[in-house]
Amino acid sequence: MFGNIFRRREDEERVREEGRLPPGQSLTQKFPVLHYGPVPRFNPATWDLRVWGEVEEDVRWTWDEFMQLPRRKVMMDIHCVTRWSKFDTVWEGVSLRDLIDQKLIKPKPSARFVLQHAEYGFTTNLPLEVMLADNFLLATHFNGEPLSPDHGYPLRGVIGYIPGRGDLATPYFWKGAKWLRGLEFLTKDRLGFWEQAGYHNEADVWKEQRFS
Ligand SMILES: Nc1nc2c(c(=O)[nH]1)N[C@H]1C(S)=C(S)[C@@H](COP(=O)(O)O)O[C@H]1N2
Ligand SMILES: [Mo]
Repeated sequence: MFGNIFRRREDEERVREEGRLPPGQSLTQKFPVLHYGPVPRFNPATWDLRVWGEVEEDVRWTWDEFMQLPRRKVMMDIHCVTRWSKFDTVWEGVSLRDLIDQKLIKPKPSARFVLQHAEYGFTTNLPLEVMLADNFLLATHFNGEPLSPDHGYPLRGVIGYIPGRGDLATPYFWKGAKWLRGLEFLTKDRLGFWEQAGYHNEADVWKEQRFS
């Protein structure tokens, strides 16, 4: 038990020295669960992921279809606005960039933002450009296992910091919707659930953009 406390401090010191600990954050070895409302049940027979809005054609994937899409694995540090950070987390799933490159989603030239829609009406918004970068993933797996129900099973958005990729915008972790069911492409930005509640719209972890 005390061993864990010392190890946590050592690990935190190491990521601090590596420049990977954003201001106001501390390292956790746990994986806290944070969300508003209940955890939905997953029914693979009725689940779908829909894409609509500023796209040439609407898209709908069933669960089986979604699992046939091209996949990637990404290692990132994730930073929650409630001040915990978790390092070297490994996510597997589908990249929006790949779906667009392979013309599986065809955004109109006017598309600039995307609203993630989750079960029970939860939403969160990001610029399309941010969601096309290497540090955003539509994730089905965490550290080699399917997501657990309270972390977003079967599908969630994830965004984090890839060490060495200071060129990529890194918003706080709430900008990834758990229990994701839809992607709405937009010409103009529209605030999501926490953003409407006063959280910062850009949410840059390095600038400590927590609240607006
Ligand atoms: N559907 C849904 N997704 C959500 C939220 C939520 O309330 N509902 N909360 C966000 C917030 S505030 C955070 S910090 C992360 C937490 O993810 P975790 O529970 O896997 O740590 O999920 C984000 N995604
Ligand atoms: Mo959060």
